[in-house]
Amino acid sequence: VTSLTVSTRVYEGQKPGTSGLRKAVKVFQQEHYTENFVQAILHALGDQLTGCTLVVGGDGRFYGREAVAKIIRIAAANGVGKLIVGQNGILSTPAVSTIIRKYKTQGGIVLTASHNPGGPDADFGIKFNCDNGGPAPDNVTNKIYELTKTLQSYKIIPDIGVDIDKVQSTSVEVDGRPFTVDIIDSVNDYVELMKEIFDFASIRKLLQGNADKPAFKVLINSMNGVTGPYVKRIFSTELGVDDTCLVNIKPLEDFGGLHPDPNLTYAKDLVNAMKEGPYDFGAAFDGDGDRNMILGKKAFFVTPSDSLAVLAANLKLIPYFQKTGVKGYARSMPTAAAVDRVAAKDGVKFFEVPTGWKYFGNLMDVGDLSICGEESFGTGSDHIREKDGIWACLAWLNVIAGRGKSVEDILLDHWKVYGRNFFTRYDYENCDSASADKMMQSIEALIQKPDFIGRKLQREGKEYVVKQADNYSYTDPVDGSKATKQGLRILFADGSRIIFRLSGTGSSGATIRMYIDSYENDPAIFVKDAQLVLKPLINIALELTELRQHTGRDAPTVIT
Ligand code: VG1
Ligand code: CO
Repeated sequence: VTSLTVSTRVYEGQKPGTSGLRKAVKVFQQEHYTENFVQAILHALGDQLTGCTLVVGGDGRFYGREAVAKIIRIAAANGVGKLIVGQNGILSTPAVSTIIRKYKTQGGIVLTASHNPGGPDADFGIKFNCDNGGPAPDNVTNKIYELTKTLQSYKIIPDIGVDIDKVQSTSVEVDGRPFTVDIIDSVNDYVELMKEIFDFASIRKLLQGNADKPAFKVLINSMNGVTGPYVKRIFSTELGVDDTCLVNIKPLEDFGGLHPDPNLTYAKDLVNAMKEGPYDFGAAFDGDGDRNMILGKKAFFVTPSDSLAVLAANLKLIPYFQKTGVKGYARSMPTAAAVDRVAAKDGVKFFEVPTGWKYFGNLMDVGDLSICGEESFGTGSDHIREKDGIWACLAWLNVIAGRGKSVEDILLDHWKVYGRNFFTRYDYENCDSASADKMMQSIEALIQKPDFIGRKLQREGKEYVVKQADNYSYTDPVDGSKATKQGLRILFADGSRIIFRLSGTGSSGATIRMYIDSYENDPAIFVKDAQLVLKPLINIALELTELRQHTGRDAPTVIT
């Protein structure tokens, strides 16, 4: 067969955000819209394109199957040698990263809008991952975006159709060159990797119990997202967990109407079941499987920042890290500084990077980073180059099996040693973009005044002294690339922080995120509610920035 060149028109705004191009499904359904972006991704591969192998798969959301079919046709026409596609078009984001690395492909295309709702009236997304398995860095996404601005045509072979529901390999000759599509089992490679990393035998023992020790009861919720088949294989087949403890494990195109984001607001089901039920441990994952929420008995909440710190402090219990050693820890800038303390105490390298997993990749590639995380329910390690929800859950279970303690006791022990970083994030979703921009500008102007440093801010008997304030910028220590304007920071003398940023993953309007991080080392305070402890600082932040006046909002839409 031979390829066809279709002339197209430029679509504005095909600029990848924090994590790929995310828009309403209706936007992707416009004539040539998806084709344009896929063509730009392939163009951006440059010399690597001809004969290359790419991985393709997504979270199973609406429009995913159409997108896979289009990618097959466009890839064939552009000289790609092989596509490795997940069966039914399904691959979790961590699985894509696993497969890119295992088969040393030139990259992969991930079809997901992560935790954004799915369905004909909701969101879709396309993300490119590079040959290290990680999200494309800024220089690559900028190149893709530049290409979309002048694209005149794309190449396609309209009549190539592959049955993606069947595990099989299909080859055709295109313009005299072989083109192969391998439809692979979506979970095999990922499950194999997890079994290499963790001590499955001891986790199994923990979950099964014996004559002297009752079974440790888990409740896992896939929120109708992509992790269902992975959870089923790992927890049911490999670890012997009863199917009644695995909830929402069938991937649905609209996630059953859920907002598949594992936090206390959107994973209410899990929280309630944990509160009322006999479970010792609960976990939920987002649509594409890279986020996780961990709960202990009675829904004891582990903030993601603490989750990272606790795993870091207990890393040696996990076989993978016994082998590879502990190279370094990192967190994104807005993430609470709990892991910093573990790094300081253990004398381990530590890095702070901007929001978005792509910034961890280089550090891992040069062997400086073992585990890292974000406050947004992302935790992961250098086993792949994406955050990894199921990995985080297994890491916790491996640590619990090793420590023989409950989730809550592990946290209490941790705080006793390191103190506690109280953290909260307020999201104001769907704000008017112009007002949000104006607010950010006015906060920036305020904090850049010379007399802002040293200012004492008081509220409810607490006083905070401003030590530093800026718009965060980051220089990658590996390749020297610079990311600027990554969030407004107010840093206080006692280590507490107020941070403001605008989301880069929304599909309409602006989402303002306010992050509050405050350190306490008085054990009497450790068990208190974060909202209560942080109230003075929250109020300082709201008043200082006149957020209510700027947004017309009295309260955030989500608190995590
Ligand atoms: C959000 C989170 C960020 C995360 C990103 C992608 O970005 O804050 O920490 O890396 O989502 O996560 P933003 O720009 O909206 O704040 V996922 O699970 O969508 O791949
Ligand atoms: Co995600």
